[in-house]
Amino acid sequence: MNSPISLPDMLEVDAQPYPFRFSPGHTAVIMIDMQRDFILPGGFGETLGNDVARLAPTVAVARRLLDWCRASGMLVVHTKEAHAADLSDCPPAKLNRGEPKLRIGDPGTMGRILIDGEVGSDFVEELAPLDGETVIVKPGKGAFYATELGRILSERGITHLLLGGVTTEVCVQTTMREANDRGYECLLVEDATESYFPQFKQATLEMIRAQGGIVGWTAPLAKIASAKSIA
Ligand code: TIU
Repeated sequence: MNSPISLPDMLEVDAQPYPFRFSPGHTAVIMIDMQRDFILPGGFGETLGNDVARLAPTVAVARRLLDWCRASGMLVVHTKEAHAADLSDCPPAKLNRGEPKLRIGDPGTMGRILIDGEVGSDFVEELAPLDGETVIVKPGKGAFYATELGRILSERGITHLLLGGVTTEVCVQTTMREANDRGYECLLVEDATESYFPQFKQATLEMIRAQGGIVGWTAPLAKIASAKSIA
């Protein structure tokens, strides 16, 4: 991967609950599940009864976050929640939960619902990974469970994570909590994440940064983009 010749040693973001300091060379951005299945009509999110239109405005912000991280020389990781065609990695509890209009694996308007390789399970166009960026296919809500993510981050010497994606209180929060327990310093980018339920997004942001940052930090993209060098 090409990196800028000189990365700033240390940046400081005006975050909540207090400033977040990170070195871009030891930081990854994790963009969670920005897939058609969650963001566009006809996918998994809609079959669960959600208004997927709520998520659309997040795409442009997530793209700006990725571009800023790319320009900063950070490791870029994209995750997708998707299952094998034979559903061997989908526990019955997940397959049968609720009473969705269509279940995982059923044919939908964008191919089989939440199956890896189908059009619906792929990333929205604006957020397609660039050559050389890491893609993690995950069977669960958290990106560390049953994936190579932990090994990849530790091999790259990553200590800090910036997170965005959907949905805030499901896959994003689960991944951030998994990361926090593994010792990563995590910041959730407030306007690069969205939920089908605005009150759940708000509660998630508040619970993450409560108690002195019990799970980590939050800040809007504008504060990341105006991070100051403290090296
Ligand atoms: N249903 C819901 O809000 N989310 C998920 O099922 N997966 C993710 O959050 N990616």
